[in-house]
Amino acid sequence: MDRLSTILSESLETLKTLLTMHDLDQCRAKYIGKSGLITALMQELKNLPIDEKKEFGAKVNQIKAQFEQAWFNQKELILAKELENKLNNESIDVTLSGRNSALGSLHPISITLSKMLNIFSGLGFDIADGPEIETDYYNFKALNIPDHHPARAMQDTFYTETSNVLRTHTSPIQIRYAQKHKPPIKVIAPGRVYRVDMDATHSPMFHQLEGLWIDKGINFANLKGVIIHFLRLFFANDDLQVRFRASFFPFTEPSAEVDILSKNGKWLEILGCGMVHPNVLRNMGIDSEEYSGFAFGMGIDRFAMLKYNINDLRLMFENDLDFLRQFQGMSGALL
Ligand code: 2U9
Repeated sequence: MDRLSTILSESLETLKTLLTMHDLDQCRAKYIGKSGLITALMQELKNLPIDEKKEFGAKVNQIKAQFEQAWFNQKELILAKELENKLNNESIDVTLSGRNSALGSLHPISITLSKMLNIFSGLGFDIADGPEIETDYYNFKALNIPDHHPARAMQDTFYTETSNVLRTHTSPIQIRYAQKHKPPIKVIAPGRVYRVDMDATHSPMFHQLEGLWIDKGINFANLKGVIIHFLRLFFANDDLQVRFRASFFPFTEPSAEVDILSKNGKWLEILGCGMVHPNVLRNMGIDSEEYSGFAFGMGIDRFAMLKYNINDLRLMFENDLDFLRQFQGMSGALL
């Protein structure tokens, strides 16, 4: 019994001197671990005569409980001290300014599209959209593109397994629009288009904006007026020189390609246009004896490259942050 009291008072004295959780854990092992001093006392129980067993066993359990309570109290003390030290040594300077949160900005293609929409809205054009997966009818047949035309070939057009196509131009939007609206029709159709093509100036997905104006008496002079007005506003140059060159498209007759005179004196091809072909008017359910119209089409990406001096179309789709950051702040004044 004396040994029991000595072990207890010794262990309690030791506990009081401990300052770290590491030392505390070692002390626990020394007394009540598998081969600890108090644990060993329990094993002595079986060697005692029966009448001493009960009293000795109860006493051992009691010192074990006392040790555990003291160990727990010391643990609380150490944790409280550690927290206090941490609070005293660490500090937060609430007067420091916060981290900048990075602001996004519009992509150059979005900025370019907004400028275009602003100009055509100002001229009274409605804005329409439509599906990117189209039927052969809306993408080709309704637009007077014959069965054997090269645009229909697998090398030029993406086909789905069910013989639909990824639209190769936004013209189908306008065929669909004409099914829902009677003339006068005055609409622009922006959107993604797809062609099998890939180099510094071509991407398999690019963006087009097309326009269509159908009414009684619409003529080529109206077409020239709208196109020249648009180009001079878009490039912010009232004296921009514009030239119309005769061309051919299945959906317009007559057709023209349009060039602008660049600062270094070179003519640059920039868009295509023409008077809507009578077959296309008929496919839209419009009487070509009563109504006439013009249409035009342009690549939004190409306009963005010219406006912002971008020399490789692939930059548009790589999402390189150093490239994109150059357009920060440009979206405020869209015109
Ligand atoms: C309807 C009738 C006619 C749209 C037109 C062009 C001329 C044209 C190209 C410009 C560069 C496509 O992105 S590009 O490669 N487009 O030259 N597009 S006329 O004609 C239409 C559209 C709809 C109902």
